[in-house]
Amino acid sequence: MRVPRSHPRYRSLRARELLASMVDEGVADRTGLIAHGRGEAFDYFLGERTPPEARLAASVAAYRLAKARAPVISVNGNVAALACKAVIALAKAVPARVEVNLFHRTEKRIDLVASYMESLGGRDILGRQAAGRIPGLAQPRAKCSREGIFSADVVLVPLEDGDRAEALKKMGKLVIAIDLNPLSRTALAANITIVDELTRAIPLLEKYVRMARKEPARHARLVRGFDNVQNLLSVRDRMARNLMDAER
Ligand code: PTJ
Repeated sequence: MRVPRSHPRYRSLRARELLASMVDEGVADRTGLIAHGRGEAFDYFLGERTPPEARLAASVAAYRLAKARAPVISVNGNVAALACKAVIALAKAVPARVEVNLFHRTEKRIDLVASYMESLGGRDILGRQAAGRIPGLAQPRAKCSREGIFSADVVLVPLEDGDRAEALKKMGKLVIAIDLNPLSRTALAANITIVDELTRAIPLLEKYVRMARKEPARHARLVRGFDNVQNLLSVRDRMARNLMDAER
């Protein structure tokens, strides 16, 4: 369907069309459409704008990514479908490795998603070789790359499932989540949760990584004062207020 640019829901409709076509290609899983719908609902509560809490969390996350020894960005079907180029740009800015790591894992889909990223400029995409295991997860979700997620100190997990986020944290990794649902287990398990829409959050992170390199002292101060639980409570309050103040 061709969506006219003038349509008030242009961005949202385009994202849906893109995701649906990526399901047809096999890059995104069909349950990714449901996950996306849940995200859209929470984005309504945010007014479809990046809230100050997400800016704060992204500033802290950017500093931790920039200072990391071995940072990795984990990419699933939805992330590749909606934000492939932005992820590649962020990985370059950090610099971080990119690993395809799927909830509905098949070797065929891993290869499809990795090839899709490579076709848009991704280099050295990890995930096809998965000799590492995340303790506490059942196969095949435990699989990961030895040189990627397994040995990372900081892992960015946009749209992650709760079990894996918790398991990565238990491994001692610093987990940064992007998730529109501030109540999700992933949001609660992560060390830093950016409650914002993926396609807004990734470019913002890239911008903040560059700023963190220029002004490390300012970002370090934010890191010291950051409390993820408090920040999540604040964004939940904001969503509730937006809901109550909406025009009747
Ligand atoms: O490609 P695969 O096989 O790895 O599967 C990917 C999905 C996303 C289907 C899988 O990981 C999954 O089922 O995820 P969940 O458990 O439904 O969690 C997705 C979370 O991401 C939910 O809390 C949504 O609110 C949130 N979300 C969805 N779309 C966006 C989002 N957050 C930010 N931006 C979005 N665009």
